[in-house]
Amino acid sequence: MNDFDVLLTGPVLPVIREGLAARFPLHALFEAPDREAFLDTIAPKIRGLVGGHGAGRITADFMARFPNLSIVGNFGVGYDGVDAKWAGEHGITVTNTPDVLNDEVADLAIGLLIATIRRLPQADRYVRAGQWLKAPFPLSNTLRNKKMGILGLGRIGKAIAQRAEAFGLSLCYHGRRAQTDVPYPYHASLEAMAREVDILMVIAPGGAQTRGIVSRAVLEALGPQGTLINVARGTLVDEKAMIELLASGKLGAAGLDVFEDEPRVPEALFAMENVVLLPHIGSASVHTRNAMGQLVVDNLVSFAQGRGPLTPVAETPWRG
Ligand code: NAP
Ligand code: 8YV
Repeated sequence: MNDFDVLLTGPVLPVIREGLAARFPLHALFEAPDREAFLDTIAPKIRGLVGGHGAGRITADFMARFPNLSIVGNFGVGYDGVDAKWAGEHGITVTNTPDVLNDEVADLAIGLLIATIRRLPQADRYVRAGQWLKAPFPLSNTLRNKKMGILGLGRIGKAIAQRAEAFGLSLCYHGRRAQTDVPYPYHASLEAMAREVDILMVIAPGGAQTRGIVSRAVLEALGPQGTLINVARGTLVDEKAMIELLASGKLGAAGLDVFEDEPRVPEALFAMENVVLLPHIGSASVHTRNAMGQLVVDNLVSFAQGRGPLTPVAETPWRG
């Protein structure tokens, strides 16, 4: 496909780079010594962009620099880093990587939940520091008889729910609408749900619509015995309020895989014994990242061959 040039906006896995290079003329923006001069030269040729969370936002202004752009392949199911609405309005397809990561992220969410409730990293630090020789590790909180509210009962949320049922948790959920085909009670108000549950599991998309949705009021409703687990995006949570409430004991504990300004994590969290902090590793196994990478490639190949994208996002439905 010699007339379908593709530009990588940031570093990618070999499965993506090699898969694309075998089929398309491929360019790497992040390797250009002079980014602006490079863009001026290649922009008219570019038909596809590939990027993802961490590789820089794919904004309207950025996409507008490529007059022949037809597809943006996002590495990740969450595409809050791409202005998909603008893309849709300008006839550009955006694809993401749904489903292939559901189980991996759900496993991590449950692992983080158990680590936070049973204080596994703290216990590990305790052994390493020789503290066990002096006294047993303090007794922890439990998952027994606990209720978990899921914010975002979508593909990953349902995989988390399936696992949580096996642990005997009682479940409910919040989203923009009630779902008819799930057995869990729906809460139209996130704050009311937070008041009812012991654990709030956050797994809804990032972006403008959900910014700050886990507000101070929601965190206060979760309360001193409550546990927040965020495996979605840092932007969903009022991070400043969360830190204040964790410090004052008005929020019990938090397990966080994501942060507002990654990879910068607020230093105030480092000294807290009631938090578990992970470096955004929800999908980060070799197996699953390769499956995501392959889906990025397959989307571009299918599109360039005229068969349409495999997994277009809602804002850019394929109309053939
Ligand atoms: P999905 O299938 O689209 O599910 C999203 C859920 O969020 C839906 O149940 C939806 O329900 C709800 N939702 C959407 N907008 C909402 C709003 N404004 N208010 C309340 N609820 C809302 O997405 P998914 O595949 O499960 O992925 C979810 C997110 O997880 C991704 O967007 C990504 O940001 C994050 N993620 C993180 C990692 C990680 O490594 N930590 C890995 C993968 C994904 P309604 O339509 O009924 O509102
Ligand atoms: C990845 C994710 O870490 O899929 C998502 O939305 O957050 C993760 O799977 C990320 O997209 C890779 O850059």
